[in-house]
Amino acid sequence: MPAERFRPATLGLGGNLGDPVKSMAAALRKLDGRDDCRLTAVSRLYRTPPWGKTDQSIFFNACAALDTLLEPEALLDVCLGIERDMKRERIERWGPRTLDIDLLTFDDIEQGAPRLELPHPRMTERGFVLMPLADFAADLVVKGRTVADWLSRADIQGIEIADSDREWWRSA
Ligand code: PH2
Ligand code: MG
Ligand code: MG
Repeated sequence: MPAERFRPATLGLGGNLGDPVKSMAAALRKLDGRDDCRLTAVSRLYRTPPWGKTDQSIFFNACAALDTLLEPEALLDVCLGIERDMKRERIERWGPRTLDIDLLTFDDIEQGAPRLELPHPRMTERGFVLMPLADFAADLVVKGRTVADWLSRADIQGIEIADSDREWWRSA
């Protein structure tokens, strides 16, 4: 058995149904409360126009970094469990949701596994992911470029800061 060690991962959170800010904040507090996860950074909170399927309500988005003892697939299961706890209903792809937690990066792992592709296959095109991620990981290299570099190429039109206090998740 290899020695247990914490490895860094980043997450993207979003939602546009019910009270997404409350759901995202509760999810982050839940992760932070686990013995096998330590939250190391949380972005500001953003209001973002819907991407992909545009005839739906505005989203709230944020990103977080954590160190974890979990394997990537186990961390994904933890995130999906939290989504379920927040009563996420999966209605349609890219459609409205109360809470979505996506695993963006996990250490330096690059994998094409169907259940969990790493880095997240669409993160480098999405302003609603790159903008919050750049709050704490601008220099992180993903698919050969830094997050800041990807962000400079992304469409960020309409994205607004909803809360510039990076502690927003502790009390929401
Ligand atoms: N998530 C999607 C589809 N579209 N648009 C925004 N603005 N924010 C999201 O989190 C989002 C989206 C699928 O996960
Ligand atoms: Mg998503
Ligand atoms: Mg998802």
